[in-house]
Amino acid sequence: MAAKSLDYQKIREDFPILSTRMNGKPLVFLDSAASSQKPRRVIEAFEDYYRCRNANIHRGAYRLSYEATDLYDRTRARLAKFLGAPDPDTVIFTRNTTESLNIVAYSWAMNNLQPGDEILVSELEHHSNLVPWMMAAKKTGAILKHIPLTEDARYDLDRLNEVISERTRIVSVAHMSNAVGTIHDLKTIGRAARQAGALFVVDGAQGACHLNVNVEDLDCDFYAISAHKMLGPTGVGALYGKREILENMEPFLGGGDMILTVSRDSFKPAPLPMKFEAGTPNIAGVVAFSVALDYLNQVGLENIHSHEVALLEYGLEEIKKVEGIKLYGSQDLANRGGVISFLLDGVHPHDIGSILDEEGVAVRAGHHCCEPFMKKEGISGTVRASFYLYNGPDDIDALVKSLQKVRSIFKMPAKKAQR
Ligand code: C6P
Repeated sequence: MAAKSLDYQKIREDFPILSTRMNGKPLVFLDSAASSQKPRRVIEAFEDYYRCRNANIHRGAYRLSYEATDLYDRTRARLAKFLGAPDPDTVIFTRNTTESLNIVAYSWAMNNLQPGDEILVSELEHHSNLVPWMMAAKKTGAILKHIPLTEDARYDLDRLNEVISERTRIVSVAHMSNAVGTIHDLKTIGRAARQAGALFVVDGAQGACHLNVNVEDLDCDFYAISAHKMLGPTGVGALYGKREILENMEPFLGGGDMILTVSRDSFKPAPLPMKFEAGTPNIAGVVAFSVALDYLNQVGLENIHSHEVALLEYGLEEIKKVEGIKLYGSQDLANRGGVISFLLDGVHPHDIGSILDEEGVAVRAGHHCCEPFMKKEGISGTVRASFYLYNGPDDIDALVKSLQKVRSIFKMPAKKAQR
């Protein structure tokens, strides 16, 4: 089905924060890769929960608690459908992608890896998809290996066989890079992981917000997400895992709700998904996340993605007109999402970020929690503009205009005349 063009101006009206002003200027929000803005109905669902429905789940012997439990569990079923997971019990609510990946590192990797086993990642990964594996490697004697990258920040799949072997036990990669926007070929990597007999873990923090995800079709063992990047609240994430693997894993945190029985000296864990959901969760956040999922479904992920790619195309064209811009990331737009990562001559990314902020333009500046990649590129960081369904060409125009202001503040010469 052909993608429908988005009426981004109408969509923008659903997001109260986007009509506010920053430093006396209309807010131009270009940092959705860090966290998306929230539509009014998600904010209202959050408030409605506390106003009319608040009770702890799975505990109370009263109607309010049953209803809260029902809302919470219905979100799980909705999210499972959203991710293409046939069994809602295989979707575990967490705080965020970071916690989801840590569950796999602590509960699977630290209990199953042997000295000399290998974990395959890449230098492009977010710290959340690196540090937990470093910790697991340190604990078990396993070794971290890296998928080679191409010059334009893609996984070099032609060289995958140089780093994957029968010693590889885990392959953990991002669906989409937060630093430069590359959308990775998960099918090829997943196939290689399976052939090696390794677990295939996907950091979906930048995936499920922009792309249709079907975990069955991807045949991944784990897929990790954060609600706050998907129009939902902060403090809610999820981990999808294959049932058999989850069932054979040790629990992550111990406490209330994750047990079947407890005796004086021991306990039996609850069945999935409760085994991994110790303590009172972010019930209001989960309930509001359900509304965010409905919103995304209503607009359509394929429409969102094609809108972002069109913006990316326009953005790259326009930003190249600014003298001294150096762009990072793949030039192949078929494999790239709505992220533009760049530097401007010798200006420090934080200085650019501050000047843009004065113009009301919100971008992220720095290493974007991808220090190994920045080190590999020999830079301390970049400026990153990232798009979502509410952005439009007017936002790009504001960005480019502000970059010209940076040039003038730093007294950089105007574009050289063509001879
Ligand atoms: N990236 C960014 O500005 P949490 O913080 O757990 O919700 O998400 C962590 C994470 C993991 N993987 C990728 C690819 C990510 O992009 C992120 C979050 C934000 O790029 C904040 S650092």
